[in-house]
Amino acid sequence: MQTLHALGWTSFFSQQVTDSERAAWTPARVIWEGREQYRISGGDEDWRASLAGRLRHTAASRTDLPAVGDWVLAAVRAAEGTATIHRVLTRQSCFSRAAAGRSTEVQIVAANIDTVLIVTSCNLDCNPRRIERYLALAWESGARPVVVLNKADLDEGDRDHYYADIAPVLQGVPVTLTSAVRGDGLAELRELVGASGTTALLGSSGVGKSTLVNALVGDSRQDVLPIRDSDDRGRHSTTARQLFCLPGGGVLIDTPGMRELQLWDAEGGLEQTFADVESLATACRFRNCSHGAEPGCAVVAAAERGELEAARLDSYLKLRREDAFLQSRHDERAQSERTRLARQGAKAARQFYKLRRR
Ligand SMILES: Nc1nc2c(ncn2[C@@H]2O[C@H](COP(=O)(O)OP(=O)(O)OP(=O)(O)O)[C@@H](O)[C@H]2O)c(=O)[nH]1
Ligand SMILES: [Mg+2]
Ligand SMILES: [Zn+2]
Repeated sequence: MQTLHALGWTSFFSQQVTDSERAAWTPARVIWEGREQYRISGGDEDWRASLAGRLRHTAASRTDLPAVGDWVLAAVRAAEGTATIHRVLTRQSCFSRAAAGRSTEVQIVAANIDTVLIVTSCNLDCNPRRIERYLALAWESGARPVVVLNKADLDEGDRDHYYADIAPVLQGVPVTLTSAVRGDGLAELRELVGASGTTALLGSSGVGKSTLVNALVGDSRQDVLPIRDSDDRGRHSTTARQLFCLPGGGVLIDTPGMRELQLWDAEGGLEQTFADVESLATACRFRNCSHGAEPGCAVVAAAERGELEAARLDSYLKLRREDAFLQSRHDERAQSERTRLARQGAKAARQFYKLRRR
């Protein structure tokens, strides 16, 4: 059990397991995820795992299937080194986004995380608008966000400039300046990661997530690739999400760089990310003020006085619209799923009665 605890096992998960489940199955954590293929760890050992047919068929959506960081119950065949996953335990937190290119499907990026490191670097990747997007989803996930500004070894003048750029979006979220190659800030980061259960590293390709993981794990576990000189973009070196235990305690999840980060039901997360705007909005004349052309809008007034950056206000309005649009799409989808199930049920009932009449 000791080793299971080192992987992040807590009473939140153990209390979900019934006695009969405990007798038949082994608790394990998903440490790698491929296409319907997993690697799960029981602490001392890990196994190649696939899904039980029943789990796959009863899953109403992708969110019911395991993701990296999930705790599962599995039937283990130790001699073969394989296992079958029968149940995914209820998550304590999870970072999700709309699946790339499909606004009606959710993708779980990491499950059961305590801290999200939003990694950016002291070059063209550093973009306050993108950080707001990550922050909204991080707050929504139930984990605590920390911004990491990596590659502090690059030009120091640039570094201060990027630091100043992101300061207005932080709203109290801690920021750590690191250099994975020179070592700046790594002791601080190691301490933070060691004290916070499970930590996921998220951010664009090329910002240095895997280099940070290697530095913290103290080993070249993850491949890294140089970025392109022309635009500071990475080359998508990491292709799968993966979980690592740190020698000094703490668990890390490395993720592939994300090209786009579409929101997924982030209303609460947006409120926290834009706490400054939300607080100004309490003084708007109308309760449902859209902070556009209404009279008596305290938010627009603050922007006009220069107390709120115009770019930040634009970003807030844009993200709110995006979230509302996505939520209406999800509602539509949920509605059509209910209709489909109702039709299926009606058809089954008709068949049942037809059989009985015979
Ligand atoms: N100068 C400098 N370069 C760094 C630093 N950290 C990472 N790099 C370099 O940046 C490049 C990309 O690093 P990776 O660790 O592969 O980036 P990543 O975020 O994992 O990228 P993906 O896996 O594609 O998402 C490599 O050439 C690293 O050596 C740093 O602190 N300073
Ligand atoms: Mg990587
Ligand atoms: Zn207003």
